Amino acid sequence: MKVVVLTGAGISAESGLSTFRDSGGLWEGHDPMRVATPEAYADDPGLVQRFYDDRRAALSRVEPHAAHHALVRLEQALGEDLLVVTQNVDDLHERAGLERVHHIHGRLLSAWCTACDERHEWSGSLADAPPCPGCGSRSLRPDIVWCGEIPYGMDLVEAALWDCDLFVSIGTSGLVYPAAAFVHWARGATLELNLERSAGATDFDESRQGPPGSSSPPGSTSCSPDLTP
Ligand code: BV8
Repeated sequence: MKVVVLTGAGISAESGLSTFRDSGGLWEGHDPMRVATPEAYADDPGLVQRFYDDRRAALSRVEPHAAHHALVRLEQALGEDLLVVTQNVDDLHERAGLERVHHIHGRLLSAWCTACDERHEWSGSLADAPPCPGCGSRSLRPDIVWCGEIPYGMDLVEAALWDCDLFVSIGTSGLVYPAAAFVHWARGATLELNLERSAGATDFDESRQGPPGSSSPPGSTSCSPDLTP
């Protein structure tokens, strides 16, 4: 059984990381057009770098929770027949032990040198323009896909969706493309697990509401991501 899982900020929310579009969420304090676009970075690189520095630093204060660990159990059962695609830029899936996770919107713990195009693992600050470990230039930016930029590895994702028996979307509002269109690209059955019905809920064969991290049996009001066949 081939499964593709898409995760969004809702799966990290129960670990304590803010979501984007809920009251008190990440964007509450910021206009997305001021911190998550190439134009914003060109206009005020310091503001954008500090926004991502703060989020990078927050990672050390949170831990994966039950939903992240449930996906690791699913991977142990399915092996290469499972692909987890995440919109999240945190490392909670990896810290839970997931072997194969694809970040279509980039990663907080990676820095991209716009001078030499190299990417480097990075856990510190970028706001003080540190030199690139590769070429020495002070051109490191967050390795994040901003609005208007091309998500990473879409060929891989499309091929997996066209070949899957089940597509499961967990913890996303379904408002950002192309991830919001994955439900239409999936060959197999489609299931949404989210705290509330997403913008695309009616596009799924089934939509279950509740916090992804709960352990209630499937079908109840709080959904369980434990999809081990
Ligand atoms: C592209 C940076 C071409 C990373 C982000 C007009 C119409 C349609 C589309 C467009 C349009 N104008 C422009 C576009 C395209 C655009 C887009 O979709 N814009 C939207 C905003 C209108 N997309 C792009 O530009 C993308 N690029 O299209 O290139 C292309 C396409 C295909 C192939 C080749 C080329 C690039 C998109 C990347 C955007 N980057 N941010 C970062 O800073 O993290 S957007 C941001 O939204 C994040 O990346 C995040 O991952 C993403 C999705 O958000 P969610 O994860 O869903 O989070 P959200 O808060 O919205 O929802 C959380 C859910 O959790 C909620 O539903 C809630 O119910 C639930 N929840 C809340 N609290 C809890 C909870 N669950 C459990 N427990 C809780 N406590």
